[in-house]
Amino acid sequence: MSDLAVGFTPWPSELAARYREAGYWRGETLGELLRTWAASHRDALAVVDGELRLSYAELDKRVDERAAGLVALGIGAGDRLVLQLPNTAELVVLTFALARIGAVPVMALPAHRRTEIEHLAALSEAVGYVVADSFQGFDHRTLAAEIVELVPGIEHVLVDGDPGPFTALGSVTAPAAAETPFVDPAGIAVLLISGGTTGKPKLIPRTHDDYALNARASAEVCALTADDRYLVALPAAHNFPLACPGILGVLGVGGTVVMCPAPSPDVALPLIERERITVTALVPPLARLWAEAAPYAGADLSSLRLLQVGGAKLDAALARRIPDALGAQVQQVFGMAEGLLNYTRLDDPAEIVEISQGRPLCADDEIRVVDPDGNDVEVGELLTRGPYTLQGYYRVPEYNATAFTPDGWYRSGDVVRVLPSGHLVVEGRVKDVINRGGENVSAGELEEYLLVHPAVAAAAVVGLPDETLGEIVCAVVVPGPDGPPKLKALKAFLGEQGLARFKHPDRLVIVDELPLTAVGKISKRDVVERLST
Ligand code: OOB
Repeated sequence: MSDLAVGFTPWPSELAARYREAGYWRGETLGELLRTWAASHRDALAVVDGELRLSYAELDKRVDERAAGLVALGIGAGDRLVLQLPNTAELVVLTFALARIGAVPVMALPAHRRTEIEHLAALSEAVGYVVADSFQGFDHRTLAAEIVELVPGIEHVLVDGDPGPFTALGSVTAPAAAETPFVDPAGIAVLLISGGTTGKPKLIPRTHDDYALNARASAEVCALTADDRYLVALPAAHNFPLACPGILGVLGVGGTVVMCPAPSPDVALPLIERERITVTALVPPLARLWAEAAPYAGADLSSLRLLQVGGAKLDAALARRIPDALGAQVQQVFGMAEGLLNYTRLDDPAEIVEISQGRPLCADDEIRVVDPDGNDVEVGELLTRGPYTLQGYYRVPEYNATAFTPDGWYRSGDVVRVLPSGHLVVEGRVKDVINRGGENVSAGELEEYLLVHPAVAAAAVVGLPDETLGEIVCAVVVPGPDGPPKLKALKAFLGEQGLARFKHPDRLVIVDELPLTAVGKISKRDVVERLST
C-alpha cells in the first residue's frame, strides 16, 4: 500500500461491487479520460485563458509534457502537491498532469493564507507547493518562502510566472514519456478542501472512479454538449466549477472551458459576450451582484442558457428574478465537496426551481433525514451515502468517528426536508441554532423571513452572548433598494408573517456588505468576529 492510501477509507466491498456493476465506476483515471476526449475532439477548442486558446490535442500534449517534467523533478506516484492557482489554463494542465503520473493535487483556493496552507501541506505531507507569482495584489512567493520554513517536507515550489527564488512552472516540461505509468482508478485523484465553517479545513479524498462519475452525471443533468462554452467564474479548485459539471464535465463532452480571472460583473459579463458563454456557476451573493449589474452592463448575454447557483441557499425572490435579469434558466445546486450533489432538473416546474435546492444526482445516492437520536423525521439532519460520497476524511480518524455513522453514512450537518417530488429544501445547519433563554432559534429560518422584506438585500443571523438569556438574536443586514430597515418595522413584519416572537431579532446591525469565504459564501464566523471588535 502506498503512503497515499494511508488514512483513506475505501467503500465497503459490497457497495464498491454494486457501483461497478451499475456502471457508475468505470475503472478509468482522469489522465486516461483526457486522452480519450482528446482523441474524439482533437481540434475542438478545449480551454481559453485570456489570449491563450488550446485545442484538445494541444491540451493533451501540454499535459504529457508537464507530466514528464514533473517526473524529471522526481515527483511521482502517490506524491501530494498543494495547488494554489487562480483560474488559469495551467490549473487544468497540472491537474491532469498529476493524474497521469498518479500524483495528487491538494486543491487550495487563491484566498487561502498561511494558516490554511501550512495546515493543508502538513496534513497531506505535501512534497510540493504550486502558486502564481502574485494574484490580486498578493505575492504568493512570499507566502511560499514561509511555508517552506514551516513545512520541511516541501521540496519543490513551482511558480506560474516570475519564479523569484523558486522554480518556474514553465520550465517543468520534458518530451512526453513513451509509456504512461499505471494509476489505480480506485485510488485518490484529488484532495478537495472541506467548505466547513468550523475548525480547520479537512481533506476530502476523491477517487478517479468517483470523481469521473461526479462530472459525467452532472454533465448529463445539465444536458451539456460539445456546443457548450462554460465560464469558470468561481475559483476553479472548488468542487462546483471543477466537476459539477464544471471543467471536467465540459471537457468530457468536447465543450469549451473559459477561465475567468475574477467573478465580478465588470470582468465576467464582457467575457460572456466575447466567448458566447452558454453555462456558468455562481454562489448566491454573486448571482445577486450579476442580476443587479446586468441591466446596466451593456454586455450581450443572449448566449447564456443556464445559470447554476449553489454553495449557499438561494432565496426564492432572487431565483425568480434571475431569468429576466440575465436571460438564463436557473438551476439550484446543493452540493458538497464531500460528494452528494442535488440539482434541480432542466424540466422541473418553475415553483420547484425557485423553492428547492434540487434532488440527488444518482439513483444510488441514499439519503436519510434524522433527529439527533437517529430517528427518521420530516425536518432534520441530512445523512448520505453513495457512489461519489466519501467514506472518511483523509487522515483524521478521530474526527471520522463522529462525522460518519458506523455504517458509513456521512453526517452532512445540513438540516433539510424532502418534498413529495423528492426535492430537498435546505433549512439551515444543525449547529446554526441560537439558544435564546432555552428557546431554539434557527438562524437559517429567520434569514429567510428577513430576505422577504423589501428593505433587506442580504442577511446573516448570529447569536451574541447575553447575561440574562445566554444568547440573543442579532440580524446583520445589507439594505435593499427600500433601504435600511428599522428593527421595530422588521419585527412588525415578521409578526405579520406569523413568525413566533421569540425568533425575532433582538438586535439589528446595518452593514454595507457581509464578509465572504474563499469561494464567496457569507462567512458567519467573520460576521461574529466583526461584531465583537
Ligand atoms: C459546495 O461545496 P462546499 O463543500 O464548499 O460546501 C458544502 C456545504 C453544504 O454542506 C451546505 O451546508 C452548503 O455548503 N450548501 C448549500 C447549498 N449548496 C451548498 N446550502 C444551501 N443551499 C445550497 N444550494 O458548496 C458545492 C459543491 C458542489 C456544488 C455546489 C456547491
